[in-house]
Amino acid sequence: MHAFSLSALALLSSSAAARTCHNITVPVSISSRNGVFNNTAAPQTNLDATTFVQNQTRQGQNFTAVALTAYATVTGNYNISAQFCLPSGSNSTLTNPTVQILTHGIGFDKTYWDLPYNNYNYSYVDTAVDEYGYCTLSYDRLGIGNSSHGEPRNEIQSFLEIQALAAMTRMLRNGSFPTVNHTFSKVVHVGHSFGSAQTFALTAMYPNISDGIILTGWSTNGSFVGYFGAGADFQQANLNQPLRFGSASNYAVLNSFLENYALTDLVAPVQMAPEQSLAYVNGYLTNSNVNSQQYLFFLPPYFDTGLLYYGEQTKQPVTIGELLTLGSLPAMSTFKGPVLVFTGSNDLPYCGGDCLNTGMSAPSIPSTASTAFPNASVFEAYIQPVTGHGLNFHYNATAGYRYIQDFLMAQNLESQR
Ligand SMILES: *[C@@H]1O[C@H](CO)[C@@H](O)[C@H](O)[C@H]1NC(C)=O
Ligand SMILES: *[C@@H]1O[C@H](CO)[C@@H](O)[C@H](O)[C@H]1NC(C)=O
Ligand SMILES: *[C@@H]1O[C@H](CO)[C@@H](O)[C@H](O)[C@H]1NC(C)=O
Ligand SMILES: *[C@@H]1O[C@H](CO)[C@@H](O)[C@H](O)[C@H]1NC(C)=O
Ligand SMILES: *[C@@H]1O[C@H](CO)[C@@H](O)[C@H](O)[C@H]1NC(C)=O
Ligand SMILES: *[C@@H]1O[C@H](CO)[C@@H](O)[C@H](O)[C@H]1NC(C)=O
Ligand SMILES: *[C@@H]1O[C@H](CO)[C@@H](O)[C@H](O)[C@H]1NC(C)=O
Ligand SMILES: *[C@@H]1O[C@H](CO)[C@@H](O)[C@H](O)[C@H]1NC(C)=O
Ligand SMILES: *[C@@H]1O[C@H](CO)[C@@H](O)[C@H](O)[C@H]1NC(C)=O
Ligand SMILES: *[C@@H]1O[C@H](CO)[C@@H](O)[C@H](O)[C@H]1NC(C)=O
Ligand SMILES: *[C@@H]1O[C@H](CO)[C@@H](O)[C@H](O)[C@H]1NC(C)=O
Ligand SMILES: CC(=O)N[C@H]1CO[C@H](CO)[C@@H](O)[C@@H]1O
Repeated sequence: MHAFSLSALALLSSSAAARTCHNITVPVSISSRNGVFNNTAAPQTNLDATTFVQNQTRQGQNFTAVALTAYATVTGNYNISAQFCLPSGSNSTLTNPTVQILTHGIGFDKTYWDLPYNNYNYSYVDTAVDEYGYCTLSYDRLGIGNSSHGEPRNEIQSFLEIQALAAMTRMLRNGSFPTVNHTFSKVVHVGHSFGSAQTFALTAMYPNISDGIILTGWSTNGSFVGYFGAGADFQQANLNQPLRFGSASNYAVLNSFLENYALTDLVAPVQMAPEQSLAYVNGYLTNSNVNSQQYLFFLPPYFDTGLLYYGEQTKQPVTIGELLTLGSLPAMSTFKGPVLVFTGSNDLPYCGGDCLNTGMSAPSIPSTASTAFPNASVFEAYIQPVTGHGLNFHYNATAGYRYIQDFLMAQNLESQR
């Protein structure tokens, strides 16, 4: 049945490329115990966004605890926007494939793993699928991009997003994932930044849900997260990029303005269609501009400036509920499989800009995460040279992707095709 289904799937798609991908909308029914943050008003203006960050970065204060008034169970049906890829032409020969579930961090969406820039020269998916024969599932985290949005304070929080990740993992394992028509006995979870924090928490909550985890752009050191909040210079997403992030009516208003003043050509590269308006409500925040984008994610001069601008144009927001819960995830995981922590040498939020400056107390800041995994079969912390927090945007990204695949191969987590 599996062989037949994968064969049919490949035949339906183009087999010219080295990989075949499907865009899939995945319905999930989930619930989680969320924080109720009624001691903070959801920011309504850009100044409120700054006030929120001032609250959150005040030294000696845990603003999550200040804002928290109760816990409540949030239950809902949501759609997750996902991309599933498998090696073209391997259709019926895939005997025991391994799928990697890729969870993006704050500021991005699923395209972080498959950047089209320079003919996909920075694509993690290309390396994992084309060169190593893995299947991949990348997805927009719940609340972000083309996945269902929600109320940004008490609904779209880490806890609910982890439930969506858990549900999709179970669907891949038991063969109920739409379009895919296959069961997977080996599932690897790969995260970036907040996506790594969620991947870590997933294994803390459900230790046997994963066969191996890769935590990129991550450490267990929370001392530098304030740099991220302050450096982002957060604004309301719908005011910062009104065409992409605002409502479709912003598009109509701005478009008629541009036409009236014959400015359409001037903004041609960023022309949007109304159906692409993401319509984020207040409380979805985004970094202010290309300068804060560089500060958070890029290490000069080890990147193509064009890719920095691309990252800014395609950025995604964060909810205040996410910001209030990213530090409230479990501190320890009893996960028994292999763990690779893979962080750029000059990561900002998890290393304060220098992962090797530990005062000689440890080989690197990410290496101290070993104590959070007392039962891991293998633990390795690897520092990717001359790279900032947004690993996939740096010149040497592809060599890093190969390092990760080679680690998985060495753990008997290859994909049999
Ligand atoms: C998946 O299986 C269902 C029935 O179980 C079938 O209708 C569908 O065409 C299959 N899809 C692919 C891509 O093989
Ligand atoms: C999937 O969606 C992306 C982004 O909208 C698009 O570029 C791509 O062509 C789509 N792929 C398929 C196979 O439809
Ligand atoms: C929190 O505030 C919301 C409205 O903003 C309200 O619906 C809810 O009942 C409040 N919850 C608690 C526990 O106070
Ligand atoms: C900032 O904190 C104060 C109390 O500590 C609270 O009243 C206010 O709503 C908060 N504002 C924002 C935007 O978080
Ligand atoms: C801050 O408070 C929240 C809510 O009480 C708690 O879950 C979290 O662990 C606290 N963070 C720190 C660093 O103490
Ligand atoms: C999910 O998307 C489908 C269309 O693709 C739509 O009919 C359905 O209402 C959506 N569900 C939710 C919960 O948004
Ligand atoms: C992709 O990267 C390789 C090596 O880094 C380079 O030689 C090639 O020109 C790049 N291709 C594109 C389209 O940028
Ligand atoms: C597969 O897992 C999903 C998510 O846990 C669940 O909703 C579904 O009922 C399961 N299907 C089968 C056939 O076990
Ligand atoms: C995984 O853990 C769940 C409980 O969290 C348990 O129901 C299930 O049997 C376990 N599966 C395996 C393969 O150990
Ligand atoms: C979201 O959907 C829009 C409209 O179909 C498409 O242009 C865009 O590429 C999609 N983005 C992602 C991240 O899937
Ligand atoms: C590129 O990355 C690989 C894998 O981490 C590493 O071995 C190599 O030294 C890096 N090259 C440079 C120039 O930093
Ligand atoms: C589209 C495609 O790759 N089809 C292949 C699927 O697998 C069978 C058996 O190995 C091949 O004959 C097809 O060419």
